[in-house]
Amino acid sequence: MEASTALSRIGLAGLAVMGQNLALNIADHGFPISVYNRTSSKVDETVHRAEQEGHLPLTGHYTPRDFVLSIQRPRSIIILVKAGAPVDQTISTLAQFLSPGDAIIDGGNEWYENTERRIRETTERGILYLGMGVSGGEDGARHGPSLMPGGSFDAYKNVEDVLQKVAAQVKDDGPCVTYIGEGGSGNFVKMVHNGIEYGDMQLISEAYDVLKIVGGLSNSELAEIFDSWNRSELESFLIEITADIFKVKDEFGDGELVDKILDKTGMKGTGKWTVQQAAELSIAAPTIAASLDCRYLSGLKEERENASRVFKEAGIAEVLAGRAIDKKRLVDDVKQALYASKICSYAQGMNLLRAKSDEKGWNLNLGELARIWKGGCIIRAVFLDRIKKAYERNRGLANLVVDPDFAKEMVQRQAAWRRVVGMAIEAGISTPGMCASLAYFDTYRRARLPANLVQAQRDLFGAHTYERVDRPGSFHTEWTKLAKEGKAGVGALN
Ligand code: NBP
Repeated sequence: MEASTALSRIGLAGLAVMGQNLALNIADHGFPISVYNRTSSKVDETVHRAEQEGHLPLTGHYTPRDFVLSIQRPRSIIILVKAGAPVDQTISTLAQFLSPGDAIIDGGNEWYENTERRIRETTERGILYLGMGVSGGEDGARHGPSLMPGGSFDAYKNVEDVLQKVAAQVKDDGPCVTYIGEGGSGNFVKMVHNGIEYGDMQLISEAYDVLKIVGGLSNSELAEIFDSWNRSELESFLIEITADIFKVKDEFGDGELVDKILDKTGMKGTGKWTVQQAAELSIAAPTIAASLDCRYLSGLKEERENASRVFKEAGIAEVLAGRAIDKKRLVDDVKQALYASKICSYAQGMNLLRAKSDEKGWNLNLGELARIWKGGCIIRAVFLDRIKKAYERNRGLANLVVDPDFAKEMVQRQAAWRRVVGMAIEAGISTPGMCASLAYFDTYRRARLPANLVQAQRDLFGAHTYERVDRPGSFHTEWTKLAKEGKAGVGALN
């Protein structure tokens, strides 16, 4: 009896940035927690922090056996190690001491199919498994992340009380956690969250580029503008931190640090997976794809420097140089272009989630996903409340842009959006995210596209057949022969 009261409520293995902070967060909410890490110095570090940060109920363990046996049954153990093979190695290290009914919760950015394989493997041993997306970085993990757990519902119920307490809390909307669905759905949803994050960051960087190059705005003016945008419908974590970035001075010289940062973007793979999945599922995600392409192009720094010399010599002029710009109007236009582009980007991400949900039978609740992204995570934004409400109004909404509220906002913003994209194109400033969003909108909203011609070409060279707008069936026409003979193309029914 005595011994069981000393057991921890939960365990956490993997004490790098995310694990250490999430463990302290759990302990801070009064849940006694056992922690373990392959390299023992991180256990010492975590125990030390728990002491420093308020004598939190956290105990460090140096062997997997002691760690597992220190947790009350049925055990729930969160793993936060590097995705891939380290997760498999950690599972096999711990599994030998686990009992049927115990649960493993992988909180890493894992490929969803790895989670599905592990669910199959652990189920054979009677172990429950959750793949849980965790967003919010270091600070989120410590003070309230957005959590996306998918897999065993029983495993979720065993830790629901803990997750609801440690997740970010949004006023009137509760904790930023919900059971996502079966299989690898939690990891998949986190992956798409990251893809949307790529889109948001790209669109913000384009807004910055247009304001800086076309409008000639200084960093202090940009800081002010982003601060003011953060008090508008654009209010979000990414806009807020962007304003802060413009304020930081360079410690090695004049001006702001942002201007000294090498223009080469890093990435870890979730954006690429999102674009690959969109292609697999035949879902158009051009804004997210443009963001990924831009990261690839940013990596070609030397080639770009060379190309900039080639085209300067080849006579590409700075078209807007010397032209009077109405700064106030430009700032307002860019704000509207950013917002409208963002709606299209989220529409793409949400439609990818729905397509995967249909394929896998996950029954994802898109409105609920928007709700748990309202706090804690990197894409947290006031705007997500509107997305939540759009799906609450119509769970089967085909596309966010046709929700009546969003449709009205798109109509209000389209003139400004076209002005910004048009001016950027004229000035030779690439705005691939805004252009991709606008093209997505303009393609989606047209009842008739030039796809009729593509179908005719396919039928001509490959006899792929076509459908007609005025009668049912599948048709094939001898286009070349009829064109030469100058005859009408009736088309044979296939
Ligand atoms: P890392 O992804 O940098 O991984 C370091 C941890 O993995 C250490 O605890 C390390 O143990 C452990 N590990 C490795 Br590497 N190989 C191992 C093995 N073979 N067996 C056991 N342990 C092993 O940590 P992180 O940045 O805290 O991220 C953890 C997970 O959370 C990742 O999947 C990441 O993608 C995801 N994530 C990170 C963030 C973020 O902002 N960093 C945000 C959201 C999600 P050691 O100390 O013994 O080397």
